[in-house]
Amino acid sequence: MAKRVLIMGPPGSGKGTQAAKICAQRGLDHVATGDILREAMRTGSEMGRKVKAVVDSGNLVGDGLMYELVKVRLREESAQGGFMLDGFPRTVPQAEALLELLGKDGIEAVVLLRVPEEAIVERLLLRGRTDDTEETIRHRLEVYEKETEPVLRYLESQGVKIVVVDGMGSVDLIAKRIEGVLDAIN
Ligand code: B4P
Repeated sequence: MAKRVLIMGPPGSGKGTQAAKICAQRGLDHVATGDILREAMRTGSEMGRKVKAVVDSGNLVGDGLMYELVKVRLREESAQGGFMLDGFPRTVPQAEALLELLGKDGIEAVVLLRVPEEAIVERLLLRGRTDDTEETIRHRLEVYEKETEPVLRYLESQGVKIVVVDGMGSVDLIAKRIEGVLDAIN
């Protein structure tokens, strides 16, 4: 079973939902950059205040800061037995830095969740986080297309295997599809 895994997909594709479920079932560490940022925002630190303005606008936080946060997090003891990285990399420079950190063989699988745009907008409006207004959601989807889709092409060009998983259906059904993918990789 693959133990060093990335989960990717547009905002609202269910990355966080699936990563939490699969990690709990398989004893992997759930490393979610959105959660790391929300924790920083919650504490009200200077960094958290700066980050909040960026996240609420639907833009991406700077690559340098994101990379530092992920590097420190992946060095924690809890990540040594395997992890599912959720929300990183979102740009090509982040992907380059990650491959340098882990090595090309350091990523065993990339699961890409595919969900149609209208379903995404519907899900996120229901979720109702402060960054889930319709205008911000549409902007985040544009940012995804411009900044994150090229990451998939970059990873493929580096020989990293990407497996597309249908992200529509019940949470349990999607989790089973992902587990099937992870089980098939050794
Ligand atoms: P994230 O926290 O990663 O948020 P997301 O991409 O919007 O959500 P996700 O895809 O995890 O969806 P979820 O499971 O919640 O990022 C937030 C922000 O942080 C970014 O916009 C950016 O500003 C910043 N950021 C994060 N990482 C960064 C990076 N690397 N670089 C720069 N900036 C970064 O699911 C969504 C909703 O759908 C939920 O309400 C859920 O209940 C529902 N749902 C899930 N599965 C469903 C299903 N099967 N059917 C119906 N509904 C479902």
